[in-house]
Amino acid sequence: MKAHDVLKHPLNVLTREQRDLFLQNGFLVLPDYVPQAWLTRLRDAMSTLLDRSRAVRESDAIYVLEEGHSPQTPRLHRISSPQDQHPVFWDFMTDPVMTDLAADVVGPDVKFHHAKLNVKSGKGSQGFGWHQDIPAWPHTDFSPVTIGVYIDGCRDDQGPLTVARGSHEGPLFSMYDGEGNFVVKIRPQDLGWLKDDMIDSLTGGPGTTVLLNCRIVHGSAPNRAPEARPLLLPVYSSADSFAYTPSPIPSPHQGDIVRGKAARFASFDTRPVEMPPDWRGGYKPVWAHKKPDATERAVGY
Ligand SMILES: O=C(O)CCC(=O)C(=O)O
Repeated sequence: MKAHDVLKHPLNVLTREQRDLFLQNGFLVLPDYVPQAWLTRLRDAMSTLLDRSRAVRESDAIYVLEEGHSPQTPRLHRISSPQDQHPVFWDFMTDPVMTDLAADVVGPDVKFHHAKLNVKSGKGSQGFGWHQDIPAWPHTDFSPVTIGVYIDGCRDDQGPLTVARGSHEGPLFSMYDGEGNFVVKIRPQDLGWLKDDMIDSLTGGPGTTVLLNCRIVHGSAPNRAPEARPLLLPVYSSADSFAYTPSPIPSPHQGDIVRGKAARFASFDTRPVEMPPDWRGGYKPVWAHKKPDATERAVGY
């Protein structure tokens, strides 16, 4: 569903001003949005998965390990598809606290695409270079939204999400490097337009929730603090928006309608979108690519 049709539907959670801000800027921050009771359940579930990761020696389809990971001190970049590893995550992602919020920006019929939990363990965990998300999971239109939840909050020194305000209205940039690797990073020569006064760093207390348009240019700095910065990142779309490719982070829940009803017709946006590699051959997470050199325009590193 395109934005002008979304606007015809009544709001559930957001004010009109908040929805307008999201459409204008390509992101929205809701301080302390997720209720404490949910945060407690999410923390318990996360702690169970962190415990399970103690037995993992090498990154796999679920756990992406950080340098220094050990059975004594689990250090994770990411838990892929946490909703398939612990029921609390799926309960949360399908609860109105999330689906009503998604409906406010994608329309009343909401489809789940994928999710990940970026743990960013701390003491120097890598960040993310400037990138756009939609080329990794292109859809027939640009309705997909990532709803990020900072489970424990996020300070400036913990590698917050950093966005280029309004960049969702601009072009999509290539996510391939000069050698044809899909590195999910904009090449330095494509970033000349990015000025400091366009950049917002998204911090907040526990439960602070961040909506990101699927085209917005964003990244994040390393987490230099001693504490981890868990960020839960489910992605939803309008029910009438269809993925062109399999998801890089697969789940049996991909395509589930989590609010409202399934669509009989697809919505199309004619703006072009670069296609990712064939993920059936395996997905190489961003950390598997070489670190950038000092000449790159960095948020992420
Ligand atoms: O976890 C982060 O700091 C950034 C995540 C991100 O940009 C992404 O997953 O697209």
